[in-house]
Amino acid sequence: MALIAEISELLQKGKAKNVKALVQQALDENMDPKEILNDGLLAGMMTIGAKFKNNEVFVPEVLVAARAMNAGLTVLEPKLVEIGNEPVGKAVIGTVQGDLHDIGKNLVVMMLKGAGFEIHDLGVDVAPDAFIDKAEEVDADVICMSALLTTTMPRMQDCVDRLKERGLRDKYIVMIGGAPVNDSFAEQIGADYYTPDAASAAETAKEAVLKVKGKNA
Ligand code: B1M
Repeated sequence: MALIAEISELLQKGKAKNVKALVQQALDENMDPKEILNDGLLAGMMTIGAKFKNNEVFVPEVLVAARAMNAGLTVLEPKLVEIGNEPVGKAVIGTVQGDLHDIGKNLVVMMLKGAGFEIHDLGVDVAPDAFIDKAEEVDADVICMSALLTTTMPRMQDCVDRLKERGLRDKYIVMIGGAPVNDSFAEQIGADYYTPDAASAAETAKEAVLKVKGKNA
């Protein structure tokens, strides 16, 4: 079986150590890190996602697959970062309060690092004010929020509202993403950008920061 397909298969079986080893092997064989990500790790996780939706697998299987994906990502991350560009700005990122999904958020982190951002990752279950406090502490350019549950999407609105209440709304670029989020929701809550995937999140963040810095220069 081709190495990339094997990574996808082993991820679906939750074999974290094997996934990690095969990702390393693929890198050693000079395979494209983006191909390993998209056709190996992401493809495997998407298959598990579809099976979960159809009740073909359940939470424990999804959880071990997610762990295997994160194990592979730890090996891949330095390479994805390496192929990135010059530092462009600082981003605070997290999954919103009440939400524990972090795989997509971790991908956005990697892509942002790859685009040259200094990242302050607050992890999961992040309260609206915690995003803002960290952004203030590190003098960030961008606040990035991820949500995977329809029940936690409103926490994004809370963060934008708190920015307004604290007189800081214009200081930060606010970006949102995650499976249930879309453009019209971003517009509705007053976020600056919605992007559908990690790669476009990084591209958009970079363009937005350069635009702001250009304007202020
Ligand atoms: Co959860 N879960 N889950 N889950 N889970 C979903 C999201 C769900 C759609 C499954 C389903 O029913 N079909 C459903 C949500 C339904 C809804 O709200 N409409 C759901 C549910 C219901 C739940 C629980 C409530 C289940 C339960 O306990 N009964 C529970 C909630 C726990 C909580 O958060 N409080 C729960 C738990 C879990 C696990 C812990 C088992 C595990 C998470 C493990 C982890 O993340 N460490 C899990 C998983 C893995 C999933 C699915 C199967 C896969 C999510 C994932 O990682 N996808 C998911 C079903 C699905 O999506 N098909 C599901 C891969 C990842 C790469 O995609 O995160 O979408 P994603 O990220 C994408 C884009 O969205 C984007 O970039 C990435 C791609 O490049 N993106 C951004 C993400 N954030 C961004 C931010 C940006 C820009 C782009 O800018 C800032």
